[in-house]
Amino acid sequence: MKRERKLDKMVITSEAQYKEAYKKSVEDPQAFWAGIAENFQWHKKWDRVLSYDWSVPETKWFEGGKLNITENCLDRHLKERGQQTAIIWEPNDPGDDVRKITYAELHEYVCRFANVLKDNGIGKGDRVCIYMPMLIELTVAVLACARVGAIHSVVFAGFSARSLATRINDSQCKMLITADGGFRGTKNIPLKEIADEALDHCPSVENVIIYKNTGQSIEWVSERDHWWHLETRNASPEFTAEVMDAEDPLFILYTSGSTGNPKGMVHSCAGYMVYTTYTFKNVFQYKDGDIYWCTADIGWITGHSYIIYGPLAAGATTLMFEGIPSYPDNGRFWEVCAKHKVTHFYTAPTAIRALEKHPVSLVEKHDLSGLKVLGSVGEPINREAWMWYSKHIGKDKCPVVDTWWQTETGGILISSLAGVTRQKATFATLPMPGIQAILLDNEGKELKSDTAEGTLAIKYPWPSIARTIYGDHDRYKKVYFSAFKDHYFPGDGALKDEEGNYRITGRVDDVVIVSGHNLGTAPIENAINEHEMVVESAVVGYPHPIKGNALYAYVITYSNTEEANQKLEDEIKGLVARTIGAIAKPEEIQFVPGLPKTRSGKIMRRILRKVASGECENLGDTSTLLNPDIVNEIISGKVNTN
Ligand code: 6R9
Repeated sequence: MKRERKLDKMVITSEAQYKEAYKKSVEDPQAFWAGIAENFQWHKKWDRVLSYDWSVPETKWFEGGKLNITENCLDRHLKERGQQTAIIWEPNDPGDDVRKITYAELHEYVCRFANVLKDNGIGKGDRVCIYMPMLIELTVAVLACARVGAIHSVVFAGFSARSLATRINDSQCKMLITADGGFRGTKNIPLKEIADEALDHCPSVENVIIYKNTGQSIEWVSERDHWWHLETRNASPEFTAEVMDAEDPLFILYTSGSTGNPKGMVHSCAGYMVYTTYTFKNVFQYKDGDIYWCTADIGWITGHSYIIYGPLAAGATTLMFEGIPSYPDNGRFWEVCAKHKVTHFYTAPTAIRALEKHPVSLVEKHDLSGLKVLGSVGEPINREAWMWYSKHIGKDKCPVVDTWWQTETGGILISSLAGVTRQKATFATLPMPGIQAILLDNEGKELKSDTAEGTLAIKYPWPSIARTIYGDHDRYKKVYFSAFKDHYFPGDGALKDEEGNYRITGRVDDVVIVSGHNLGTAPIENAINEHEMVVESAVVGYPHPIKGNALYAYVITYSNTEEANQKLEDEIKGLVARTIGAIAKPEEIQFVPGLPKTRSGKIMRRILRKVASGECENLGDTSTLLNPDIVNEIISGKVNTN
């Protein structure tokens, strides 16, 4: 007899089912989401599926419902899959031991650490900052916070003391969980030292728990500092999960805006759980026995939703990787896929573009025959990268899901469902059930024609929308709900083809005013990227004595001879003039070997703007960059604009 797996009832397995689900989700959203939410474990069922008023703005899902997300990620699996591997951990150094932890062991570890938190005075509603390398303990710390009802705020372990302190102070964290150090490629990041520097400016932190990872020597602040291993050693392996209200905050995650301090996006328990699990199961079509690997860092929303919460709630085996794609060589991702027989691989276009530049022999020497599904996230994926990914990694047999979403949306909003709905290179394709996406013109009028290009907006709530910006609801309202009345405004532009597929064209908030004309830099970059010799580009504005501002383009090419580049410069200008208009022609073009990127693959335009303006001295905090060295290379090759 086939065992019933409740969660599988929510899986869409044909295009017709997708259409049916989508239709139902629009016609009767409350019934639709109630049907999905019933597949989870609740202490008490909700009284009301949804109430919202986006003029406030306020959104509440499953109000009155009581639950703990960790019971859904751990306890509920114990009976059927207690001995199944929950997390495979691949170390930075391929020669070191792999760690595997089953659902039963993870449950126990989380309970132990939940007791440690409690013994150190952490309870419901307290904020706890987690600044750790990609270790199983990072996931344990996250889940233990959720188990005691504390609100976790994970800060990427590559961020500087200043970035860490800003985030700790913004949400007044009571505790910091960190490690002595972290390995990344050939580097050893002194996390405790950085944390100590940050904590000099963070009076709210009472206790620090330190996981011994590298074994390096560290400074010790008695009273405040505690070793993870000593604290957990005698802790009880049982912990009754705190019963949370559906709308209680689960975590805060900081995301940078185009201006001002980072925004602490607040996600709540129930809606986030329901939506991340639903999208994980449907987008990736994960089946029992599969091995799923998302290469993101947990310091990024993708790690929260699609390494930890979605996969674990779905009872999947999720892989965590401590290292980087280029260590010990540029074939590391493929080596890890082969080593662990990965079936689902989810990464960012920036990683694909970096790896596609290396000899394909680095791919071919690894057995990738286990792969079934490939995913992309973080930025628009250009055609070349999509094709290379599909051909060389997917061997033209794996569906590629291009998943569009944001920290603020909590889960994937637009994507194909692997092997179920149609895919189209460079298109994220169709909205998930429950996502009422539309395109608007500059006046906020809906573009109703079959094909259109405009600003993306969402006109109805979905369960995992961030509920506020921590401590600044006005800013939340201003950034996301003021551009267009009663619509959520993600800040991305998109176009739609005759089949309703969306292609995300880039951020709409990067606008430069050249001779009085408002020019979005994204369409200009898209035009430049059309050139077959161009790998990637970034366009920014800089002050110009006559035009007010002029455009400066940084371009990565496949060639790199001066002669070829001279010709290319003219061709690029011509291409932009033809596609957008002469006004959008870059004043200056600099050919560069790379672009400064954040960990999640976003170009750091702030730095490029400064360099273009000739302000190369004070570039601010570059510690959040994936590739800080590129900045000096760019500065040394700068075109003189003064
Ligand atoms: C998940 C994540 C959000 C911004 C978003 C958009 C860009 C993400 C994308 C994509 C095109 C995709 N973005 N996925 N653009 N296609 N598949 O990346 O969250 O770090 O908050 O960034 O990333 O511009 O608005 P976050």
